[in-house]
Amino acid sequence: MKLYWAPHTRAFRALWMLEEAGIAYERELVDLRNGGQDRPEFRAINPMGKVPALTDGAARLAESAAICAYVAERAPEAGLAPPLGDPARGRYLQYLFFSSGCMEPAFVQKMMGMSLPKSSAGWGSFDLVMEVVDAALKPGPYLLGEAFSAADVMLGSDVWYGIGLLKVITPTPAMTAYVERLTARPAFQRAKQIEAAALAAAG
Ligand SMILES: N[C@@H](CCC(=O)N[C@@H](CS)C(=O)NCC(=O)O)C(=O)O
Repeated sequence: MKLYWAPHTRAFRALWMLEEAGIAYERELVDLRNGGQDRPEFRAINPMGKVPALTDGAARLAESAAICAYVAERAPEAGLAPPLGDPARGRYLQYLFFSSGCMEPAFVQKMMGMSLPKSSAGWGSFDLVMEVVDAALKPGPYLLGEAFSAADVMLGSDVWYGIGLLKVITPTPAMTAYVERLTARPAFQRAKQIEAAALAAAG
């Protein structure tokens, strides 16, 4: 399995997920500053020319939520997704898709100051998304209760970025506690170290 990635991008989610899975994988940096994403070899893997992307034998895929779901399936022993037939799978899939489908568009709307009708924006509104996320996190410790899953990698990354890097979220106590739990996870820390080493090597 090979991860195509770049530091300080959405590829962090895939990196973190692979570390959570404890699965053997290689990494290849895509040099976004020098057009690495436009190389034909990379476009053949992700026609969008964006990281992350993953290859696994004949399989090739992009989109961080898809990669997280794929990795969870490839490492069932890590327990990062409820098995087929488990009712928890409903909530798992909902929040796995919620990141790209609702959180990210809501961030863009908020940051751009765009006004859109709540009924036609698929995510409703920024405030609605924040209310739903806060309510989903309140029971804790993770989205599925005691079981950490790929949905936490996806949604958790957004909450973490949204509070810290983007400063678009005013955190509720549940969000703050959730981010503290996530960032303390050994796999998250390993992914941060891999990222820091790549940045240091790049100068
Ligand atoms: N929907 C994609 C978004 C991926 C994405 O936007 N990646 C950015 C970095 S955060 C990228 O590769 N940008 C390079 C470019 O567009 O040239 C996902 O969730 O994986």
